[in-house]
Amino acid sequence: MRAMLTAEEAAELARTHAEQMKQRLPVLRGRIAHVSATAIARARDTLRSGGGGAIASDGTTVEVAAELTTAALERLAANRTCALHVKGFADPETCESVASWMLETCRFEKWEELIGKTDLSDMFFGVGIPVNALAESPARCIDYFDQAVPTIRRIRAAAKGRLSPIDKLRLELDELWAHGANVRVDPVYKKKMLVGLGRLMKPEGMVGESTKTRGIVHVDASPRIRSEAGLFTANVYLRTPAVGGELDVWSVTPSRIDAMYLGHHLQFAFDPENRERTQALLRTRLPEPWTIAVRPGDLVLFNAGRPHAVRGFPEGVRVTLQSFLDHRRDQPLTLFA
Ligand SMILES: O=C(O)CCC(=O)C(=O)O
Ligand SMILES: [Fe+2]
Repeated sequence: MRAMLTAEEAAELARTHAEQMKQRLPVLRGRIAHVSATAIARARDTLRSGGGGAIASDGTTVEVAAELTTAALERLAANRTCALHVKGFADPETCESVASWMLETCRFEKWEELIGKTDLSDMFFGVGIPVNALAESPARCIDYFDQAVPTIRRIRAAAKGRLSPIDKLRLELDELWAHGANVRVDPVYKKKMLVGLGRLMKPEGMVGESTKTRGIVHVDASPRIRSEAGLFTANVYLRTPAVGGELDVWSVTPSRIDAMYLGHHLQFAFDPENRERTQALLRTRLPEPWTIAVRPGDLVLFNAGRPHAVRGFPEGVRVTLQSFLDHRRDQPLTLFA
C-alpha cells in the first residue's frame, strides 16, 4: 500500500539502505575486534569485583501522577524515577474507539511473521510498522517511511474528532519539555518516522512459559542508563485485560560489568531455545521489580534500557499505542516507533 512516497523517493531509500548495509559490516568487524581485545581484561575484572552477583536496586520508584508535568519529566529523564505512570492521561472513551477501530479493521501480525520466523514474542503489531523494519530489507524500509505519516493520520481519524491519545502525548511533551518534542526525522533516510505503533497482546499469542506468566524480561536500549541521554518508551493503554497484563519495571542502574552481564543474557531474551533458561537466570540476579497495574487511558513512560516485562493474562486483550522518546540533554525530544 503505497501512500506517500514517489517512485524516485522509494528508489533513493533503497539506495541508502544498500549503502547502510555495506557500511555496517566494517563497523561490526571493528567492534568484534575491539571486544575480543578487551574481553579477557573484562572477564578478570568481573571475577575480581565479584560481578555477576545480585544486582541491587538503585532506589528509584515509580512516580504516579494525575497529569504530565515538566518536573516529573525531568526526574524521569535524569533517571531519578524508575517510571512515570500518569493515570487517566487520555480520555477512556477515545481510547476505546481507537482500540475498537484497530481490532475491527487492522490486520495484526507478529514481527517474527513479517521476517519469516515463529515463536519469538508475544506482541502483535496492527497499526504501523515497527522501526526494526529499517534494518530488514529495502522493501520493508520503503514501506516503513511510506506508511509513517499516513498511519499517524489514520490513528487521528479513528479518534473521531477528539484528540487522539498519541497526539495528546506529542502536544504535551512539546509544551512541557523545555526544548520541545518533535516527530523524529530519521538521521540516515531523512524522512519522518512513525509515532504511535498499535500493539496488541492476547493469550493465544503468548509463547513459552515466561510470556504466559511473569512476562519476558527485556530491554529496548542499553541497560547502561545515563542522565545526559537515553531512549525512553511511552505507552498509552487503550484496552487492558481484567486480570493480569501488568507492566513490571526494574529499578536498576547496572555498573559496567553488570550491564555487560545483563546485556549478554538479554540478547537471548526472546530466543526460543534459550528463553526460559535465560529468563530464570535474569530474575535470580535482578531485585524485585515495580509492578504497574495499567487501565485504559493511562500513560506509562520509562527508560527503555531498564529491564521490563509485561505479565501474562488468561483472558481479554491488551492494546497500546507506543512511541520511543529519544532524550539528549538540551535538545528537543524526538519521537519515533
Ligand atoms: O506494553 C507495555 O506496558 C510495555 C511494552 C514494552 O515492552 C515497551 O514499550 O518497550
Ligand atoms: Fe519493551
